[in-house]
Amino acid sequence: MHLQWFPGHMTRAIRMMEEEVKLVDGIIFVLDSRAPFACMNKRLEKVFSNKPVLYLLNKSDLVDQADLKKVIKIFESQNKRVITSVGVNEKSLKSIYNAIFDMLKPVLDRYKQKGVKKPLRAMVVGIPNTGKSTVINLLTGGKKARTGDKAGVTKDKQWVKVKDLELLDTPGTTPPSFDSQENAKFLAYIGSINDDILDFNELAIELIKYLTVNYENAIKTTYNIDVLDKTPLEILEEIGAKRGALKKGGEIDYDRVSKLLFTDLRKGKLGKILFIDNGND
Ligand SMILES: Nc1nc2c(ncn2[C@@H]2O[C@H](COP(=O)(O)OP(=O)(O)O)[C@@H](O)[C@H]2O)c(=O)[nH]1
Ligand SMILES: [Mg+2]
Repeated sequence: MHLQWFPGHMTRAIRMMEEEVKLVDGIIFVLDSRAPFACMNKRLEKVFSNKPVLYLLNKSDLVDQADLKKVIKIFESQNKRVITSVGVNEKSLKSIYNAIFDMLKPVLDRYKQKGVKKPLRAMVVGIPNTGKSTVINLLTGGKKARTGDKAGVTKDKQWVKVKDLELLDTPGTTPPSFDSQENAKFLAYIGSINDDILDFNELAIELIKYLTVNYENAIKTTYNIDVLDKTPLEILEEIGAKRGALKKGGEIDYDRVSKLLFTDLRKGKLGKILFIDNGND
């Protein structure tokens, strides 16, 4: 299985972003904290390179604190502006709002200095399912006070007011990083790639490998299985036997046990797992 984006689709998505970026003073890039680097894209970083970007490590409730710290360090070492958030928790509202205004303060000062009277504008972007709509709702309080159409390039764009800020109403969907197959797999694990195209048997083996290397106890404590000196396939088979994922004759139902493993992962039953490729730091 090789996960890929068709180059044409990628180019079209990037072009669209290039146009949208022109409309705003800053970008709020929503990432899934469980696989933050896989949510990014080197080509996009170039598109955003002359606008300030705030990276939101969203769904931070699904990742362990120590792991989050590790991720934040990597972002900071690359001079990226980053905060953690839980889009579904109102407590995150203030810190997101403050971080946006910190980011845009220099732009605001520049406008004031030049006597420019236009509102600060920002847009929320990210790959599907990272929580973009949730974050927009949090910021707008779900009220969606539209600002009305403006003349010129923004004619077909709807903006919503967030205090002194105007936010593009529709979030921008960015293409994920398939720079590495490792990152592509991570997105499959957390459910950000259409499940229909995935080979779960193969992914299950890869996931077990990742877990035994990085989260030694996850399988052991979840399924009460000793993983020492066992191959990923043997571990998968043992999980199948334990959980009764068997065919009529008693042999392992690989499809069932593989899917079960991913259901457990996505429900958090295996604990809080961070997926990062060590090549990222
Ligand atoms: N656990 C958790 N779930 C979240 C968080 N933010 C969003 N979600 C959930 O993630 C799913 C996708 O969110 P949505 O805003 O629709 O993502 P979008 O596709 O980027 O617009 C929804 O079920 C949200 O309730 C978060 O911080 N933590
Ligand atoms: Mg959405």
